[in-house]
Amino acid sequence: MKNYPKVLTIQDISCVGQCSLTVALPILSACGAETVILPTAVLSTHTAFPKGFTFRDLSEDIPLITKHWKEIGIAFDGIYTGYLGSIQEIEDVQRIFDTFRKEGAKTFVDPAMADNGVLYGGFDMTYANAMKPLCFHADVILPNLTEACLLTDMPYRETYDKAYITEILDKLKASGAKTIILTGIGYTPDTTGVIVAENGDVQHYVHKRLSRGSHGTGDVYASAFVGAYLQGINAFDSATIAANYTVKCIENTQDDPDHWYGVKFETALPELIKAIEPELITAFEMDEVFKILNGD
Ligand code: PXL
Repeated sequence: MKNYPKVLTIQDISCVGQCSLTVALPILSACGAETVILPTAVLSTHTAFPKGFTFRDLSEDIPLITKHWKEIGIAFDGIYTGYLGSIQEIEDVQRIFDTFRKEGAKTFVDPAMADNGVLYGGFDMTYANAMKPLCFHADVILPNLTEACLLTDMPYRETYDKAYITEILDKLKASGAKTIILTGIGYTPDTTGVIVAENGDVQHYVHKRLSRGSHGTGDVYASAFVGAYLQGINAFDSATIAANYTVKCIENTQDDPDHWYGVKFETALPELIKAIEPELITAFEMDEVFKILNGD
């Protein structure tokens, strides 16, 4: 890998469920980043498990942990936040952005609070509104459509046209959003994709929609995006790499009905690494290249 960025990721530990930190840490490591974690809460499972998950809020620990970090003079090339457990933590994250970024560092916010038109269990509109200033100050935000609607006070629609998406993007930009990575956008029933809006440009990477919806794919997507972007890959190419990786993760999971709670993201890590570092080609592929060069 070209770069060895030091990245801080701030999100919960869901002990079971392949989301948040148990996804971000291995994916960022695979992308060649030194990864520092700041857990916001510890849950026995993520909140989509049917009953009785435990939730230990770590909001009180965050100021103590960051006080120590300040004393030892730690700083990051990237800070990436996902699921935060409380409004207090949203406010703390803004302070962490200001305190621990190296010069030129990038901040990434995945608002991680809602999907398919509904807020995750335990969150309400006060929480959604508290997420707005954090998103509008970050360098890159990665909302899905539901989260983008909450950030712009737009009604959520399951079917929509370009004019509706343009209105959401315009409202995000008017509120101060910089680079916007809007996930899960497709204008036909069998496609989905990601919209990258930055510096007045809007690009749409369209790919096939797999019939199975999967938990944790937002976290897989955001982690792969951040990993690629911190290797110096531009926003649109990073968004494309992350989308292809996420599709592969879903494909590798969809024939296993018992694996409903997440995706088998580990199985596609070699493809992700190769997409980030295309010169890393295998001996077999090298052989194929020599055959072409030799005219065989
Ligand atoms: O970003 C997904 C996620 C992360 N963490 C927790 C969750 C979810 C989605 O439901 O419940 C605890």
